[in-house]
Amino acid sequence: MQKAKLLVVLMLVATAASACGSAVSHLPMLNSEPKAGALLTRAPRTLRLFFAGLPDVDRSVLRLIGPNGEYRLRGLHTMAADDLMIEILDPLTPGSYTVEWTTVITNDTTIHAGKFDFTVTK
Ligand SMILES: [Cu+2]
Repeated sequence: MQKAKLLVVLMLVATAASACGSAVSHLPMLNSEPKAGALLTRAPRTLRLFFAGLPDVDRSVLRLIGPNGEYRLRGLHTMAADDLMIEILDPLTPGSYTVEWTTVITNDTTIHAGKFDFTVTK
């Protein structure tokens, strides 16, 4: 009897948690490498963005814009359950860069987009 009650409570908690998942999805980027606003003495070779859910790679786009315009990127993929990662092909010279991203979290239809900056200082 007690066990059955506990199971019902756990199921209710799980339902509430998944409802919360869609509520936070209007701002799905949680973290990134490089971090937003980072000042880097070494140019990054990859970009990695972390989200509140698993991004659908086929419906996601990353762009990198900097002092020389748009930089070539290659091989968008996901490494874990919550990220997008891509290789930067062009060397990054000192200057400020903007990462523009568009993504759709798996099993969701909303298209999310945003951008953040980082700076290569030397
Ligand atoms: Cu990777």
